[in-house]
Amino acid sequence: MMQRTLIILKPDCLQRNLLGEIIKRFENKGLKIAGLKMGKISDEQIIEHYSQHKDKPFFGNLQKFMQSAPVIFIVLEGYEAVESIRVIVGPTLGRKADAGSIRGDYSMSQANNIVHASDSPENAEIEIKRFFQPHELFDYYKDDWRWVYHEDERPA
Ligand code: 3AN
Repeated sequence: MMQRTLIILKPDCLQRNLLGEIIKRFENKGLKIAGLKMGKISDEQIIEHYSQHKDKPFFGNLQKFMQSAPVIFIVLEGYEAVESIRVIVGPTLGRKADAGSIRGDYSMSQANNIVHASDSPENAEIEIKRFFQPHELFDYYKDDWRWVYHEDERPA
């Protein structure tokens, strides 16, 4: 099934000059960019986005970190993209993530772990709506999908 997912390139990604590197990995994999913009996360958005962590002791530091610089919001699209992108990103704790994953290759931290990626198709839908207006998302023909996918996987 074709899916869209929300990516946030976090402040450490921007400050460590890794934006191009990380976007390149998603492009190399064959994912389609349906939306992309730079912005600061508001207090309201951060509380909503990390609602499962809002009573944890690290929430204050997480908020401070996520608002310490602008971030890049990206919507990626692909066949079963949500799970596939979680594999590329790697587990939360960077220093234990497998080499080859984004966090495994670039992060030593639990908090400063370069990138956020939605963890389920349901959350992806909610998160995309949280950060993107409908007119900021683009439907277009991705030419290389003829080669990235077999014909029974891609849309007509
Ligand atoms: P993931 O980003 O891998 O889905 P979550 O949802 O468990 O991980 O955590 C959301 C974010 O909260 C993480 N990306 C990380 O920045 C931060 N975080 C999670 N656990 C901790 C922790 N124990 N200490 C500091 N920050 C944390």
